[in-house]
Amino acid sequence: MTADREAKRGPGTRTDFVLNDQVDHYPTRTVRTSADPGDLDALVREGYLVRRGMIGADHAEELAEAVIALSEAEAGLPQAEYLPGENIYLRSLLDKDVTFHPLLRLEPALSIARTVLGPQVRVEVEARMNYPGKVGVAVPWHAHLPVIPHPLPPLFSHPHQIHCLLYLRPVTEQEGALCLLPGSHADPHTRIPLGDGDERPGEVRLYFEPGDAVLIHADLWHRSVPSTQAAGARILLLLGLVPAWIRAETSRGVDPRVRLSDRLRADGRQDTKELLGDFEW
Ligand SMILES: O=C(O)CCC(=O)C(=O)O
Ligand SMILES: [Fe+2]
Repeated sequence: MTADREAKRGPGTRTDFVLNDQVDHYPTRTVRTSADPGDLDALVREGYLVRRGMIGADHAEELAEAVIALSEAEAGLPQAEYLPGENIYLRSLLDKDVTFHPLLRLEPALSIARTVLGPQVRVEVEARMNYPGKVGVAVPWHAHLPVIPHPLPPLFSHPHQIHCLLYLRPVTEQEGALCLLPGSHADPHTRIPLGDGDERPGEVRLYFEPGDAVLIHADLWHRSVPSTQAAGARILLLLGLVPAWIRAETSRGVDPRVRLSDRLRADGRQDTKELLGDFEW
């Protein structure tokens, strides 16, 4: 991001949030973002917001090379999310290479997320790479948090998260567009069968230069168009901007070498993992 480019976008938005935190004397958290109220409304209503040039091309390439290095280190591991020659998905990047650490405060993604989710968010950094030169590599229609029950319980905690897709290498017709269904994050009736990657009415197609980003609501339906033989490596980071009270782990006071709850996890049941907070998107 260049400060100049963001400054020219307009006056931006400032929100003073008073937290209902008695212990901390009801502190005020001021969030300023370069995004205008109209942009923020569009994000909430349509479920996405494109931000070109969020980082510079050189920074994008530095991050792309760090993703490639990690992919080489992890591809052979038994737990790798890896389809040889097609793609690899890498998680917990903040714990794997300090090159990713500046993404903890990536602007304007962070301030936009704090404005629409509330000032307390945490950040997860993950990456996807689709390998070059392979025809037909794509992700079919999906949303990241398929957890909404019908009927909606009266005290349901809606899974609002903002996911920032930050593209590190170009996405052209060869790599295949990212397609989004505007408004689908707020439409419980969108039910697309698993594996369906067909074009749908109203889909928006996006192409990217290195450093471009799109913020999406985690429940927005999206897919990628299959690659052609001429595709370069498609490399993107996925930043999860998540309400901070949704904890990834509860390790306070626990010796990480002796996690007794691992004995519970050992039963291999999906609902045991969920009950222990290991639920992943
Ligand atoms: O490849 C892309 O552009 C999007 C990938 C995606 O949606 C995902 O990894 O969840
Ligand atoms: Fe996705």
